[in-house]
Amino acid sequence: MTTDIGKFKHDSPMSGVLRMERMPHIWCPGCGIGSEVNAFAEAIKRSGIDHNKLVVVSGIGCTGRVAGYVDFDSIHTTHGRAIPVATGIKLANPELTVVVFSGEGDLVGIGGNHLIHAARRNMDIVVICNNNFTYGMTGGQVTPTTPTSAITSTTPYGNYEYPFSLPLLADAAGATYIARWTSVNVRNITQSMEEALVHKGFSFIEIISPCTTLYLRRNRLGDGVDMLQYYQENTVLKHGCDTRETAIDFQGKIVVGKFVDKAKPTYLEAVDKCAVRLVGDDYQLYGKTIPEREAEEKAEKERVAARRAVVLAAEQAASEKAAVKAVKKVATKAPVKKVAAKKPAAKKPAVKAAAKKASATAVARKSAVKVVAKKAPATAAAKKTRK
Ligand SMILES: Cc1ncc(C[n+]2csc(CCOP(=O)(O)OP(=O)(O)O)c2C)c(N)n1
Ligand code: SF4
Ligand SMILES: [Mg+2]
Repeated sequence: MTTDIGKFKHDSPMSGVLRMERMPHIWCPGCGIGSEVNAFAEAIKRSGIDHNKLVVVSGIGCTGRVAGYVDFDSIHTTHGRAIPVATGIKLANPELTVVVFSGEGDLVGIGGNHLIHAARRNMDIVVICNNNFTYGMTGGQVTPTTPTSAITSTTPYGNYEYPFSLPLLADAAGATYIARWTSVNVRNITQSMEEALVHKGFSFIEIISPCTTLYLRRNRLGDGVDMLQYYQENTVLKHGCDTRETAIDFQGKIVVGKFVDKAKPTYLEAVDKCAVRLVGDDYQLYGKTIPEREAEEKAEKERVAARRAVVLAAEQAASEKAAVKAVKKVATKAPVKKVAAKKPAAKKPAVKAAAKKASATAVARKSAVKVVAKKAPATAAAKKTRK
């Protein structure tokens, strides 16, 4: 095993997507944020998106630290303001893919107003919300998603408020892509992120995740592994589910899946339409007419698809190579297995011999008994004569 940490970081499969020089990260053992970031990095790699055209924005909180670990242009902005900053970036340069990665306190508590209005406008950004039911970074206070009756530092006798169901909130506000997973559903999270990255419009992905240090400990729910097991056993997959049926009770069932995926003009498309109506087809945004921007978008889409095909082909080749290696390993082990399989047959004579020996011993014992029996009266008679 290498002891060269620098080389280890450089050779990491996440190098180039995450800032490996900033590892180890700050998150607690068992916290769900790490696996979400891993899924995000995987989704970015698979998506084929140009890293130079990707921006990640986070607010403040444990989840807010994500922006500092990704190896793209990123902003760690003020608490609750990740969505307006992302909106500004998208409006300033519509060619960019803009992703907000933040906590539920940041996005739905202090930043709740921004969330609903960006969703209402169908702003073309991706919002990934780590929902751990608490303000992790500041000591585990109650948030707008904390289930009723859960204990937090500000609800020591149990939460008496009614929580938001985030898919329902995003749906009611106008989001056009909505999915929810728990941090154990890593493959689904990756897939949803890939889909959201290419979805046109406001995408919202909620990931239910354990805050081991504060929420789990206060509610005596065990550690991160206990929670992953809980998620495994208590998630109910319902793609296309009515978002009114996605409420979460304290330690109740969690409905997961892709709930909404629909097409609707984005904010910028609505602006374009209005502007064309006012000034005609000569209308330009940042010096480009609509057909010019559309042609560029199409060309970029093709480049993304080509890059994605290369990544997927490499993945396929790697998995085939691994399969061949596994078959070879089994093949080299096979003769040993055959010998092992023949062994019982080889053992048969030994068993027979043992049986023979055993019966011989039994015969010998029997005759010995007979001899003893025969001898016994003599002994008794001898005893008698001695007397
Ligand atoms: C304007 C403002 N108010 C309050 C805070 C304190 N603060 C920092 S992080 C945070 C909560 C973060 O919670 P959440 O978004 O759920 O992220 P988590 O830590 O749980 O990942 C708060 C209240 C702040 N930094 N700025
Ligand atoms: S305090 Fe909670 S949310 Fe923050 S890193 Fe630790 S486990 Fe994660
Ligand atoms: Mg939180």
